[in-house]
Amino acid sequence: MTPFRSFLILLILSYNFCVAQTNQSKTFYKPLIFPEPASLQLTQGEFLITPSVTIVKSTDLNSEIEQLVTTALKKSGVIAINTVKKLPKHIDHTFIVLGLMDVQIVQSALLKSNAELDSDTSFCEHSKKESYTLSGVSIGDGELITLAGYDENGLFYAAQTFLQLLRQESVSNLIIHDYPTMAIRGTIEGFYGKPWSMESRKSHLQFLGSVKANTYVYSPKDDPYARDQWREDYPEETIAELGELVQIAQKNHVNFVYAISPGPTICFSDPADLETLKRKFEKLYAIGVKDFYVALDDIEYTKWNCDADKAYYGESGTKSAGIAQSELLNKLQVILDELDPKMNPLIMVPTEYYDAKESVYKNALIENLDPRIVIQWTGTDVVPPRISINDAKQATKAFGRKTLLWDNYPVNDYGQTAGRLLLAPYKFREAGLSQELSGILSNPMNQEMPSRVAVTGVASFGWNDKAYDSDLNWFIAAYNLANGDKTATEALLKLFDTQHLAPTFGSQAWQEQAPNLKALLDKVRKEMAFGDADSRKIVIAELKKYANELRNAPGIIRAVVDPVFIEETEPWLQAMELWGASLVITADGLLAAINGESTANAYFKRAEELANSASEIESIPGATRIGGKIKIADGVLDVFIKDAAEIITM
Ligand code: LOG
Repeated sequence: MTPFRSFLILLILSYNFCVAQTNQSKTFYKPLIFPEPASLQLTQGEFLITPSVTIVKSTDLNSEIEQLVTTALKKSGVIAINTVKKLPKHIDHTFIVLGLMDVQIVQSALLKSNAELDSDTSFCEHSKKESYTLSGVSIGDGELITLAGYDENGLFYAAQTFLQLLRQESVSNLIIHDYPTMAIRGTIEGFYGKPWSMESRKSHLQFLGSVKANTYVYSPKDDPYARDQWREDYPEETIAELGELVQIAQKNHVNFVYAISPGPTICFSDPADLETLKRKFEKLYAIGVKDFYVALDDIEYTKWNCDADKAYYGESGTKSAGIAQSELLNKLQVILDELDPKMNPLIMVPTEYYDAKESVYKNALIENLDPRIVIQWTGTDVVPPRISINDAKQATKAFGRKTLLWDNYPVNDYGQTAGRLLLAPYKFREAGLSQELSGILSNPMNQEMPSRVAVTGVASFGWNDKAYDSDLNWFIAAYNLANGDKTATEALLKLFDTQHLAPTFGSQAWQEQAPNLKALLDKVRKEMAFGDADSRKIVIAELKKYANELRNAPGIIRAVVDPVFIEETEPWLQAMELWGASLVITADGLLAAINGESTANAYFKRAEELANSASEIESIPGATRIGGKIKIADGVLDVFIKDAAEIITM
């Protein structure tokens, strides 16, 4: 090559290089935040976290929120964190302003970020409680991030959103204005069977805070001191443990609600029983409980528990039960008002909680009931397939106030749930319910960690029902359980799919079984019938890939997910492994059969053996109220494996 030609090539190359350089502007992405924020607006530039960060805060800032932020910053790779009280003139790295909205430094940071509230009218119309603004703007050579809470709860939620932003890459600058549409969001540990351990409750409270839920009701049916022997005092060590829970709830901005169920034995007209309830509440108030609840579900209400009630209220029956219950609740409300006028009003679940029809009992109950007392109901059934705005409107009418939904999902304490985990996404609750409900509490499973799949959805729906996306929330629940590990997220979603069936109290399920697996198995059946030699082999290869993933998912889950989750789901993981192996061999059998090989039958026989041992696996004795044989994608996977031998004849 002549020197001139090589010079020319160099020139052309460097020209192209320059063009490539100038065209290559950096790209930033819209983050996914759960619950979906009320308003998220992208702005110019990157939401940048520099290796060294300065926190700007006023002296009265809640130190736990600051700690939450600093721990997360360090975890995400920040090396140095300084703290100052004022924003400097020149911003040359990332500054994070943390505080309540009425603090001067926070207001001026919002002003600099163009993130003041006046611009967002929908926000202003809404109750400001628990709301927050979070913004990130490029200023000078640095970045100004503001976490502004209307109140401490709001600031905590700003921090939770910030934590989610930290784990995403190349996030765009943005302005988030956010608030919940329902005032009460969370769970009621209200199932029968083995109550959660104190350790599970602690981690649950932290989880609730992370999904912006604010309520946990302690109401395990099998705590004798709360129901069957409610008159007895708790042992001191239990009181101490409950006290610890209350502290953790506070740290996570969750109201710890204590529920008592005196219904099975109470004598409504006996002042001694009222005194006992008072003493019980006072004891819990002393350890920091500020929210109380009376559960009157699943009791005999057409017979009095004592003769004195007959003398006082007359003949037993649903009407006198309604009157006696409302009088008791009103008296307890007075007791609580005297104890601490700043507490939230009582919450109760009535004896007729399972529909929204007006009735003699409901009318008697609400006629004199203090209108502040919050009433729960479970929908148009104990386990309702759907809940519409109209259903909630009927409930408002029947109960004389906006109700607090007790959603019996993913609870697995009734016959139809034997051998199941309920791991479908939270679904079929109508967007817009927030207009008609004061909130939603989910009744979870005997297993705490797997319950988070549905509860993540309940919390998101409660926060922003209109923007709620059940599939994305299903994914994020898996992603969170997998600590952000993508392979484990996929493995978990495969497990969830095999536990997708959601039973009702009747024979009809309200969520179908294994929809993802079913779609693939249907595709195999269709291709076998209508395909050609090539397309059949292709679909069998696809089947084998999926089957291997099913078989390998438990191993991946065991390696990555929290040991408590593994302990709670172990029988399902074992059964899934065997069912997966059976499907792998079924795919091998189908391929052999397509090729006309006589080995096909041996494969099918082996697949059957594996399926048989898979279906023998039992749930952990005592871990669920209703034990039994583990079910994996039942009605879908077992049927396919059984039918496979007959798809092809030779
Ligand atoms: C109980 C609840 C139980 C659930 C599902 C309510 C208000 N009470 O039928 O403790 O976990 O159903 O079995 C109930 O739902 N009664």
